[in-house]
Amino acid sequence: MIVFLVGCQSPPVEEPAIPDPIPRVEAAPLLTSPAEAIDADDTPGVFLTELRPAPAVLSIEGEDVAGYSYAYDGQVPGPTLRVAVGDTVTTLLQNDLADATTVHWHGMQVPEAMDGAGWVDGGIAPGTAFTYTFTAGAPGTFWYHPHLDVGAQVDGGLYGVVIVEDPAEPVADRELVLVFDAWGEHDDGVPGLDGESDDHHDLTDPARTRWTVNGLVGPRFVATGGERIRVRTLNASNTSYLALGWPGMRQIGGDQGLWGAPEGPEVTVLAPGDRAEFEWDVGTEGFDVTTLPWVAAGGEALGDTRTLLTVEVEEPATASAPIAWPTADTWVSPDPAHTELVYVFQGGGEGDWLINGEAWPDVTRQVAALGADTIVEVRNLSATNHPFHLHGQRFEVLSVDGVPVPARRIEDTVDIGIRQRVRLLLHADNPGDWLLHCHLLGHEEGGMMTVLGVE
Ligand SMILES: [Cu+2]
Repeated sequence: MIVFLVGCQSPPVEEPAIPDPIPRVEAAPLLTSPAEAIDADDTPGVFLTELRPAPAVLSIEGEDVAGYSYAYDGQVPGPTLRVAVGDTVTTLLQNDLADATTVHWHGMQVPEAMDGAGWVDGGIAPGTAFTYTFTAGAPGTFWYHPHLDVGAQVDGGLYGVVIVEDPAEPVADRELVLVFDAWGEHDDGVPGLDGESDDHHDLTDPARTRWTVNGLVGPRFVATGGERIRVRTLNASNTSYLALGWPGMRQIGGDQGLWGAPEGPEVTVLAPGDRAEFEWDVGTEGFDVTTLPWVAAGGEALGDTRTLLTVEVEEPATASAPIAWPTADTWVSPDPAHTELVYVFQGGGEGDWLINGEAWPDVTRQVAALGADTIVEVRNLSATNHPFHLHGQRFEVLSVDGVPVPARRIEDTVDIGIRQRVRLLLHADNPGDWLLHCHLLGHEEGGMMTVLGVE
């Protein structure tokens, strides 16, 4: 609006040009944990819920994501299932997609028929339903996602967290669940799916990757000074690594619940599919949580430090004392001189992604003895990292390149660096045929998957 002052004696002043339309200034959205699934059964020890995957339009910084996108129950991330150790968990999956789907309970020791691997039965047809039911096993932070057409369905927004609580664990002042996902960028600036940039270089060029935290870009999180928060994190992206820099954090757990001893790494690298748990001492001053320059494909780390979320600290309260996490299992199992199973990851370039020289589905089924200790050695002979994931089991990480890990770590997904040799102790106690694959979904779909029988 331009106002002329009539009859005024002062010399005319040039009005600043007013942009049209007037730009909208909005505060960064507030970050909260994803909404939780409703337990429809009051019976103690029984958790009953429904999940509906369906097409959805996702928006990143006000722009609709190009291509396909989906949501469970209209939210991305999908609802968090919060259950207790020993609960009977029943999920009615109603497939409102135009394609077959499954739910894979990543990291959970569910029966083979409930694993949602989809490679035997072809999954749940569009418009039909399937009931998943299993007993919640070990405590930890897990996740669920389809295991069919993963490059589209997982990348397009179908994922959520499962928390299995152990009532014996100490309780923090509060808990925060953070799901990170990466989105590519097309040359015209329109957001796309991770790995769907015009030149597909998200893995090596973090500058072309936009991270969301619980679906938001650069949200604000308001904390109270002095409080201690248990933070459960998931990297749900299909291609991009996070190098998490977070002042005041100490890592207390990984994929399969609490570690033997809390660690305070300056940077926690989360590969696609990985989870990490932290105890966060908020302190008294605000700061940014960042992802640091990092690269999976060797060479120098690329990109700038990117802000994931901004922490604002309100009036300090009394500082909470550090939490005494159980540390009874601090030992690392001894690494015996023998090896039962070897998996060699290689390939890429113009060819397939291979495990032991084979590409899915033309693979050799190896076998681990039910109830016995099996030593697994994973070697990476390719020119990029691979997050190794085994369905239906949990394993202890013994050593990386011959160096024992500093504290007991039970995992289901472990990143194998270039030329690295990682030794695992698998106590296979869940019978069945289980997929074993790289969790970079393009590699998985490019053949880097095999099957391990436990019998
Ligand atoms: Cu891979």
